[in-house]
Amino acid sequence: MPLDPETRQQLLDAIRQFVDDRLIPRESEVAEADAMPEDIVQDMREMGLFGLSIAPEFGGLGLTMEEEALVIFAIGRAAPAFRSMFATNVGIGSQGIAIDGTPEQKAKYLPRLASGALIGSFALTEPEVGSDAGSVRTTARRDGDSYVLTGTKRYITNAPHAGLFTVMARTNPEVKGAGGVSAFAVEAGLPGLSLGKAERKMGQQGAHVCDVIFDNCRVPADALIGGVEGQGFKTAMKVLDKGRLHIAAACTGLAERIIDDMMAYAVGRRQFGRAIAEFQLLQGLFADSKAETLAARALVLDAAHRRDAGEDVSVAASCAKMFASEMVGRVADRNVQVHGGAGYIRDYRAEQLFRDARLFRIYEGTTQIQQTIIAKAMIAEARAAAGL
Ligand code: COS
Repeated sequence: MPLDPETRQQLLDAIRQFVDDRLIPRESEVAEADAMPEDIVQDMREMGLFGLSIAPEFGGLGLTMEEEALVIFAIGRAAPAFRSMFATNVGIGSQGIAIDGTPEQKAKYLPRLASGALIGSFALTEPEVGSDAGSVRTTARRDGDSYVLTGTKRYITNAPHAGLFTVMARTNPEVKGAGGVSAFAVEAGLPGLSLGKAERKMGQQGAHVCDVIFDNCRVPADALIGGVEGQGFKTAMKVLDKGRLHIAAACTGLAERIIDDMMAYAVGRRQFGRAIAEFQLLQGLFADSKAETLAARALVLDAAHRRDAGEDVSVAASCAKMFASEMVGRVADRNVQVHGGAGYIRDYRAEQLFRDARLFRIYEGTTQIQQTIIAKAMIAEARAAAGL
């Protein structure tokens, strides 16, 4: 159920204020310490950010995709590490259970994911399995009332904080591809589950990523998401359809912020006796950034609207993710250029946001994977139209 217009406006105003008053002023502190302050996390819990997408019956805000996109445009203005703190609970860390979980799994986990008491992580990627997600090597062997998981998951966002992992593992070794993969809700702290060391990343300091290692880790059989084997890959794809739209919204919000930074610098900085904003070669950079950001916003809202109407938005989500993540990369790069030497210096946000933005083209499916998803659907459509 969409929010009424007044409540929606109040929510967006509160988030914009939170971003301006609480998040942006603390970007340097978070980046320097590579840690998210607990008082900020507590504010996020109180604002309901961990439960944006979880149904109200489980304690979440139950936002539509369009509303979630509007919220993420606003949050996306702050350095991406802030969004990352709660976003796995909104997307990839909760949606496997929210979309395909049994009623018992939903009742058990969604309320604590919605409140932020529990952090959810999505464990798909492996050392040898990235884009080829159907080739998962982690195994889940049925043994009585349990499954025994063995394998390593790599670059798992929020894993150091997670209390719950959505783990894709192969239950049927006879089936090599996607059909042999199942999804499990695995609680942290089980014997046989351990974490690797936190990775040192190019950007997004304050958001943490590490390996999750399963060494004969026994999980109860009712941890199988949806209670059906062989559905895990499809669960992961459904989760990623939504996640990619969310990421596209985050890219758009960040681009809007970067444009504001770029313009503030350009009207203040003087060269040749004039504000550099007056030079037409720079004006081309401003205008391209503005038009591309507006295009991304429109693409995200259109796909979100269609998802809310029940349409399959797999292709639209890939288009939005591909376009918006590439776009924010260009905008972040132009911002460094407009800042000149200052754009290369740590004390200015331009340098940090340039590094932060780079990840968007990679996670939740690289640009090249989005291209293959889009092209595959186009070819299938053309073949069907041609009767081939
Ligand atoms: N929603 C529901 N089902 C989907 C789906 C979707 N979006 N996409 C694919 N499926 C289904 C297919 O319909 C197919 O079902 P059937 O076997 O019943 O026909 C099954 O899943 C396998 O699909 P497909 O053959 O297209 O799988 P591929 O192995 O070719 O993989 C890609 C497709 C490459 C698109 C997929 O592996 C992918 O998205 N990779 C990137 C993973 C990723 O984003 N990793 C980032 C880390 S996670 S943060």
